[in-house]
Amino acid sequence: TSGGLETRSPDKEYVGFATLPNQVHRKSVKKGFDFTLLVAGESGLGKSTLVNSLFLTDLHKDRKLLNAEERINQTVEITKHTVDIEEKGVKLKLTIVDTPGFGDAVNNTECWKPITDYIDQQFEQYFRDESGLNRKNIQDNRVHCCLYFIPPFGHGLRPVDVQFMKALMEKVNVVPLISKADCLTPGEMKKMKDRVREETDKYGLKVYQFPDCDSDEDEEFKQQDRELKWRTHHIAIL
Ligand SMILES: Nc1nc2c(ncn2[C@@H]2O[C@H](COP(=O)(O)OP(=O)(O)O)[C@@H](O)[C@H]2O)c(=O)[nH]1
Ligand SMILES: [Mg+2]
Repeated sequence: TSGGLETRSPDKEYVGFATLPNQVHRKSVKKGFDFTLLVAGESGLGKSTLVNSLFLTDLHKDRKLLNAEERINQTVEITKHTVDIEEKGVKLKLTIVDTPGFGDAVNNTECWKPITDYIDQQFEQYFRDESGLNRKNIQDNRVHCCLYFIPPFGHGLRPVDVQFMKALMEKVNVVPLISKADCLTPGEMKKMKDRVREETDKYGLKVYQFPDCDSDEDEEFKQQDRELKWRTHHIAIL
């Protein structure tokens, strides 16, 4: 790699106690980062479509009409997709975990269980690896963030949404989002967002708070940031 960091004089910048933050920084940049994102929510809300579009698969498939059997390509098990990204010499191994949606079963009690179990297993694996002998090359498969899909047509959160997020929020950063946001007018969208925000407060749901961008960032950047939060792909982040 030939990132900017590597070109600095190593002896000066990375020797000595005071440079510990630099050393740690350099080491992680060299090794690269692992980031794992999990998508969850009811079936049919567009989770797999989002994952596919992130990986640019399916996008340019020729548009022949699919028969019913081909069209319903439901996710039946937890599936991992991984891609290695490199930007300016910094490596990122991005893993996206697609999960089967709930809602198909007659009984949705504890429908989050397979997902919380999966998250726990990754924690346990990491803990085992860290306590093991070969600690140098541990792959971090822990789930760092969960996108939770909320249906666009409804009056805010359903009991199952509240319970689902409650089960996840102590284990992982939860980012709730309104799916298929393209189906709503800006007015409807605002109403829905306000409602969901109100309810996340009311039920004490801890959801990930995006850091506010610095007040000294220029106006163009801030506008871009606002737009990104407002509508990314066809989903709307709260
Ligand atoms: N209007 C709209 N439809 C979508 C969007 N994303 C996915 N869909 C459609 O919703 C259906 C279910 O999508 P899928 O990705 O399988 O949902 P999953 O069960 O959550 O994985 C498919 O027919 C998609 O074409 C979106 O952003 N907007
Ligand atoms: Mg799916």
